Parts: sequence; structure tokens; C-alpha cells
Amino acid sequence: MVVPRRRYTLSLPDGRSLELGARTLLMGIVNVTPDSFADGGAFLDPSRAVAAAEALEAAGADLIDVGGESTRPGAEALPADVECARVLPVLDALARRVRVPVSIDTYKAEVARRALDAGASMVNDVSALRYDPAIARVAAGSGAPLVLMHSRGRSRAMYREARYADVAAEVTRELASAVRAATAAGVARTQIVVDPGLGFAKRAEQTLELLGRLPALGALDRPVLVGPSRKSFLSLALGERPPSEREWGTASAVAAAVILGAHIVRVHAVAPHVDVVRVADSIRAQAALQ
Ligand code: PMM
Repeated sequence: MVVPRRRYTLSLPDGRSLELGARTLLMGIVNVTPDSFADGGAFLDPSRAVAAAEALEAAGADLIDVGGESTRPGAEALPADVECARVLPVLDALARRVRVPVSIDTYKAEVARRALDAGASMVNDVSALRYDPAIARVAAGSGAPLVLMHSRGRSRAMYREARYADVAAEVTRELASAVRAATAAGVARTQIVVDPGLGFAKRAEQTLELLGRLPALGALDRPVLVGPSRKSFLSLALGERPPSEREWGTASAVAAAVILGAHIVRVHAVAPHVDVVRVADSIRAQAALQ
């Protein structure tokens, strides 16, 4: 069933705003890391990362998400200085070179603060405030929207936490508590985006179920961001294969997410997904007429 998608407006620190819900927004991924599972090492050189972001914008990205620490299971936590040394030169250049808003994918308050100073306009926290709660005050102080992504445990041990009686209900409940923590720290509720955290502290079966039951997150009354791109849960349907060969599988998950109510989808390959979300948005629009 095509579920209604509510409209939301996020305010950006530079005075612009992002309209969510009328059409699906595409967030293009630039990982400035040596070890991300899908694009690790490709953009560690800042000039290559900047060129990749420009190419994503030209392909139709509505947002660019820049990250400096790999979130793949078992990845080492980086000192904030090292993470900053990776992302700040890229953000500095992007402030002059791209028009679309740039988000910083970090769970560290210090990295978020310095990234916002360098021109980022949104904070994407894959720990939903659990690793460094001070990040909420940083987002609140800057007026930047804050993405709260569901996960459990720390990176190294997150699969030990993948025990759910009802994955959609538990993820919704845990995100609700993260939303409360963020608002208690001063973040405007209207600036919060929620994300079910596909593949984070979830087995493949649980991730597929959660994606299929995405409308459960509607109880939070916040825009929903979904990131299925090239993730290993796709292998449950596709069989084992490298991330680079999961693009069609990603497209299917993106189409499902849009039909099920996602407002923003986070992908590595923006160009093909422009068509995917256009068609899925058209299906939504026509179904709403009936
Ligand atoms: N996935 C990854 C990293 N950051 N952020 C959000 N909000 N949602 C996600 O699903 C998400 C994320 C891991 O993928 P990557 O290593 O390819 O960036």
C-alpha cells in the first residue's frame, strides 16, 4: 500500500530551507576514508573527494553527505583530529564549489562543530546521540538539522545487539527516545530527521523486515531518511557478491523505501537513482489520486 507522506520543512543555518515530502530527495555519499565497505579509499585525497561531490551534484543530488570515519562493522574509532583532517579540507572546498547543502556524517561533537564552521549545514549522527551526546547541543547551537540514525552497541559489537522481538516497534521506540534526548538538549523537534539504520545492529532478515515495515516510523511524525546503498543485507536476496555489484538491488530497495514513505534516500550512485525516485514518486502521486 502507498502510505501518505507528510510534508516537512527543515531550516538550514544559511537561511535556506529544505522541503521534504513533495518529492524524494537524494543524498549522495562521499566517504573520505580508506576503509568504507563500498567506496573506501576512492576519495581519501581531498581533491578527488571534492570532484566526486561535484559530480554527484551534477548528477542530481539534493544533498551531499561527507564522512571521515568508516562505520563498517569492526572499524576502529578515529581520534577527532584525524577525522577533521580528512573532512575539513573537503568541506572548505565544497562551501565554494557546490550549491546543495552538505551534511557531516559524524557522531563526534567536536567534528560536527568544526564541520559546521567549515560550511556543513546538517549533522548526520549514526549513533543517534549515544556515543557523544554533546553533539545535540552543537546541532542546536548552529541551527542545523540533525539526523538521528538507529543502531545499538558500538561498531565492533553491534551484531551482538541484533536481537528483536519486533524490529519495527523497537526501532521506532528507540528512535523516539533519541528524539526526546535531542529536544531536551535544545534541538528543535522540527529540525530532526529519523533513520532506521539499515544494516546497523540488525541481521539481513531484520533489515529487510524493517524496510518493509517502514511506515511504522510514521508514529514519530518526523521525516525519514533511508540508506540501503550497496549494503550486505541485499546479499540475502542476491547471494554473496561485492558491493559494486549490488546497484540494481539498491535500486529496488530505494524504490520500496520511497513507496513506503521515505523522504530522503542516501546512495552512492546518484545518477541512476534520479530515475528510480522519479518513477517511484510518480506512482505515489498517481495512487494518491485514487
Ligand atoms: N549508512 C552508512 C553510513 N552513514 N548515515 C545514515 N543516516 N544512514 C545510513 O544508513 C548510513 C549512514 C554506512 O554506509 P557507507 O559506509 O557506504 O557510508
